[in-house]
Amino acid sequence: MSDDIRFFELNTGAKMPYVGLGTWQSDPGLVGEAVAIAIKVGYRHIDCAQVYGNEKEIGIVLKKMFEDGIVKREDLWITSKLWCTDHGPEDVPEALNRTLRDLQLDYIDLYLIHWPVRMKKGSVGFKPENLTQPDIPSTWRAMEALCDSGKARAIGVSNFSTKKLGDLLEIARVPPAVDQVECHPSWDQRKLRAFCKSRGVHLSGYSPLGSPGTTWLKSDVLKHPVLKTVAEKLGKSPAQVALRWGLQMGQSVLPKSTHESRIKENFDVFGWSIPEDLFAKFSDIEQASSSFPHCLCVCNKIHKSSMIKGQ
Ligand code: NAP
Ligand code: SBI
Repeated sequence: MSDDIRFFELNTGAKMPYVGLGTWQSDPGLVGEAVAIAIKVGYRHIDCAQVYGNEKEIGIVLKKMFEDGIVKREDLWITSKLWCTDHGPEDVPEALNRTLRDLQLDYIDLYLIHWPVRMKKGSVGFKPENLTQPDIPSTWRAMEALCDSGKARAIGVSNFSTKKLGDLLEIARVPPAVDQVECHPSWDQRKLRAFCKSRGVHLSGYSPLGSPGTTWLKSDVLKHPVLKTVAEKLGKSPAQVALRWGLQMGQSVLPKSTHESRIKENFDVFGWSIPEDLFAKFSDIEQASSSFPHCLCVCNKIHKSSMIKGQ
């Protein structure tokens, strides 16, 4: 990877910036400022979702940044996601319209099916009784229609295993451009990564720092001895090393922070690299299949176990 290239070319021909600001658990009241700081620092990619409950606040800030001439719409990459309660083909365009209204945008750069999991329309929370049978082909046809209309410039998926992505590729008229999945040195997604590469789907890594603020995930990625040692040797922080590892693996990374110093730190991942001998140490890190049971979230649990088994 050249240090000068900061974009991935997707199978649509569009160029997606490597580093995107995550916005899950960025509280209303803080998320707007975080987005404004990030854009001023140089981020050109914001990762949003309707279920995060903060798209309205992000929309207000984006509008102001465009009006003030700080950034142009065409220079920003905005991703959002279809929530599990909106998988019904008739609900898909409505869900995107709500997101576009809240974000105050005419189009979204990338719209993802958030999970290969369907929940009853109007239900709230990850409760087992909310789950219902997904029908990904019919949801995908509605996603393709959004692409045809130009409201979504690219479409993709999130949390799709190799099997589920393969099944989708079999029936897709518009192939997914991206699979956004959890990816960090303790869950490097090697099987899915190889599959994505072979089929021209870009792997985008969420929770690239291991989501240290999410107590129920109980992840210690940033404290791993390999990250600590490499960080010390390179004079970087463990977070920067985790992010740079992701870039060198060929994925985009979506770190979340609402603190200015960390937003800056997380973008300072260009112009240096992890040398080959140190990079090789990452392949020895124990992978999530053995460390997973910490997770308490019902859907995440169902999903993660199927991701690990590759279903
Ligand atoms: P993450 O980015 O791995 O970690 C965020 C946590 O790390 C926050 O608690 C943040 O705290 C802290 N942090 C940020 N920078 C740091 C640094 N330099 N040093 C130490 N700690 C730092 O986790 P994430 O939010 O789970 O994932 C990132 C984004 O991916 C999300 O925000 C969301 O946009 C996306 N995502 C998508 C899915 C999906 O299903 N598609 C699932 C999960 C996440 P402060 O904010 O206090 O700085
Ligand atoms: C939420 F809005 C609530 C819970 C939750 O847990 C799983 C991870 C997730 C998600 O589905 N996408 C995220 O970014 N975080 C999430 C979101």
